[in-house]
Amino acid sequence: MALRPILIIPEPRLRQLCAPVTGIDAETRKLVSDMFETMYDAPGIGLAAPQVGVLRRVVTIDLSREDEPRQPLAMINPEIIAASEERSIYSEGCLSIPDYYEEVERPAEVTVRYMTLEGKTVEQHVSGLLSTCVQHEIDHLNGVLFIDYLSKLKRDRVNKKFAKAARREDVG
Ligand code: GNR
Ligand code: NI
Repeated sequence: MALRPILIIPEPRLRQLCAPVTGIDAETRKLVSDMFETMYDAPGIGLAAPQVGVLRRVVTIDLSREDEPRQPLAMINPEIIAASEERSIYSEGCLSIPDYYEEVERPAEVTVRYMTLEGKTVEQHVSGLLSTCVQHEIDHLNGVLFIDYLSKLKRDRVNKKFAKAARREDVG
């Protein structure tokens, strides 16, 4: 296991379309294992492979609280195959946009089809925070960030702030 650095906006790899995983090999298992370690360390409730610079359709999620047993969920090539008409609003954050939270409206319930690490295809109906998290993570695999759903004013403000911070890091 190893921690991998989490990429922060503006980082071009966060805007790329990720490629499907074609076979679950040792490299995929190592990626998933590193993603869980990185996600628990952050800490976050979800992580998508592009956030650690790997442009593959791999997601890790764990919604358990710190005082509960872990409930790790790894999704390979996840796809939303149905979404409810009903919407729900959650205040979202993203490890690639640190310390910024804003409300986002999404379908309240979705059905997600994915492959497990064991190579089994499963379909899972999800609601509540898990539904929001699954949608947030799948967006990452398509180069989409939650700030894309905000007003242009808010999005521009966030992008500017992180662009400026990145320029300062360049200089040192
Ligand atoms: O840790 C995270 N919390 C969170 C809260 C509300 C909606 C989505 C999320 S996902 C986020 C971790 C992350 O950036 N995953 O991509
Ligand atoms: Ni995120």
